[in-house]
Amino acid sequence: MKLYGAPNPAPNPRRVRIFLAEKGVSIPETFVDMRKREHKAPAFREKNPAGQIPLLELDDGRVLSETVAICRYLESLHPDPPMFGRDPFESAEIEMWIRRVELMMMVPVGMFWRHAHPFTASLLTQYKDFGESNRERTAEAMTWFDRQLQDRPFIAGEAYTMADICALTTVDFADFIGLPIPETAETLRGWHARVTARPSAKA
Ligand SMILES: N[C@@H](CCC(=O)N[C@@H](CS)C(=O)NCC(=O)O)C(=O)O
Repeated sequence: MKLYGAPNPAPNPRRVRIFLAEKGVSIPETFVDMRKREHKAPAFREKNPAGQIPLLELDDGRVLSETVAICRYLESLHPDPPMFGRDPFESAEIEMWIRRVELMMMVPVGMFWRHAHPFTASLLTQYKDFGESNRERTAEAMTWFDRQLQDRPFIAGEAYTMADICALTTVDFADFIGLPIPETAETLRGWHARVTARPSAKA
């Protein structure tokens, strides 16, 4: 198997690396040069028509993209320690939290990145006001997650899961582009310190 990814702070390839580090599994990774737009080149689009990374290529040539789908496949090959729950209810609960992280937090972070950040200015027509409006949406989402974490150590409950990996990479990328965790979100800050202290966070 082979992964196509990119170095940090690209959040999605990092999710797969953290996931693998938690499992103690290593898969060779080729970095796609996003500045040279290699992920949009025809050869790469043949593997993933969406022109995005990460991508997992199996030895028989089959490919999977979409970070969570890749990790779900790897989870079935390497079930321990479980990152998607231990029973059907936990698995669905973790899915619920992953969707909340992606839709409530990653969407405004991504929109700020595309529409307000100078690094992406040459890639599309930016709607700056819309982009900037996502600064507040992101802070609101982080504040919402801060409240949810009041009664549990990790995003989906008592155990560290894929939902934490998705949230950590989102929060770190948000910080990189100028959207830090609000000062008032102390519980989210505590969670962030806890998950950052895990060796896998360096992946
Ligand atoms: N929904 C995809 C998102 C992947 C994604 O947005 N990857 C970024 C790099 S972190 C990318 O390829 N961006 C280029 C683009 O979207 O055109 C996933 O979960 O894997």
